[in-house]
Amino acid sequence: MPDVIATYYFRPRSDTPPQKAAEAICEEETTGTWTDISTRTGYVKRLDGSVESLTPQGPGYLTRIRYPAEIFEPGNLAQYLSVVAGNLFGLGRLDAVRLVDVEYPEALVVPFKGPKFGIAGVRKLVGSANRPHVGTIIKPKVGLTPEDTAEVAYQAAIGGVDLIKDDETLTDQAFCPIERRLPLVMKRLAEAKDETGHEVLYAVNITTRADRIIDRALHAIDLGANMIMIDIFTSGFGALQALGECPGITVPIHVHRTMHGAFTRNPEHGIAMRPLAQIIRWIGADQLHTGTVSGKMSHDASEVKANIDVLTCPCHGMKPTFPVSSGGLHPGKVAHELATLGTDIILQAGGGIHGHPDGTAAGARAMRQAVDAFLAGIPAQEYARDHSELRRALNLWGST
Ligand code: CAP
Ligand code: MG
Repeated sequence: MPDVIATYYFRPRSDTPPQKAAEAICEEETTGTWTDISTRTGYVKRLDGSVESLTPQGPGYLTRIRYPAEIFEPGNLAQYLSVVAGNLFGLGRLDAVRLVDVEYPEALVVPFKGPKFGIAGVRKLVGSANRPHVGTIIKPKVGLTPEDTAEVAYQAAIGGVDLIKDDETLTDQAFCPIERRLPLVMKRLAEAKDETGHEVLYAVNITTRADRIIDRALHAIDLGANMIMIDIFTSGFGALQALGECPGITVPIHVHRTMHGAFTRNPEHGIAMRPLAQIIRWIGADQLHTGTVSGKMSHDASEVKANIDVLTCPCHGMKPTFPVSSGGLHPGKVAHELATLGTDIILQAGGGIHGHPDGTAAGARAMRQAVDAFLAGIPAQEYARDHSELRRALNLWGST
């Protein structure tokens, strides 16, 4: 079985030669520790890793480290992370270290089931062929009643969105319990479908503790959910894997990455989103936030593309995960996002739809019109001449 190759960027402490620093990462995550030990003999030696390459990069270095496949327990994701993203972040001989990519052999990937629906499955539910999907987030994040939430959802559906999701902080609070919110939203979406003929997915946020999340998800499906959402980093990889592998979860899973910035944002220290997106696909994400190239969150276009690539590249027969570009988007940013990231993507806007001067339905129409303009190869400003919702949005927010 081929071994695992992990790529790190690092900056060594001033008194540590880069080769020694790279070796420190390798030893810490395989068989070594800070001093020689007499028991590191025989079979143990076979589990030593090695520094495969070391190249200068900016103020630091890029290194590829080989970890013997035998030190990984096939199918145990938490254990994989304890190796490739474990103690190394605390090593004193490094001033900074960031995991940027991991290559796993097939035998360590195939134990994971991947998305149940993936891009094609979600498109089939919505009835789209290859156009970008438009999504919205119920805003304000918290505070609406179930009735008000359902009204906002109805307006967005009438306006033409494909996806409506709860915000990452809304779960089952007393002011808007799932028990009431979900059936009301699904009822209003059915009304909208009677009028538009268009199926809209509602990602209800079922985030909770791992030992209760299956029950909450199954109950949501009993209440009529056609999609569920989980905050992956706050509820844990195991929670998503349990949902992904549960036969009773018969709807797509939208994955929000709130908290990711704590470890993905610093270009010198932490974990890039790419190796995280990779494993989130394995454990069942049908949709995952991957970042924008023009929105409100800090972003690096090459990293956003790398996130999308690891969700959609061939992966031992695993379905691709639908990338979600979200955060500060509005109709004036659609063309730039699609031109940079492609059209096999979900463009999601909260403020960019509900903040439209003529309300939610007009905001949703403006997003769809911006997508239609892009697909027709017509500049948004020109298309806006005959499409008032888009014109009003561009007048308010401009275009990138
Ligand atoms: C966007 C959003 C999403 C972010 C998450 C928000 O709302 O609902 O959570 O997109 O960031 O709460 O900010 P707006 P990312 O459209 O109103 O900005 O996608 O980078 O994980
Ligand atoms: Mg949000």
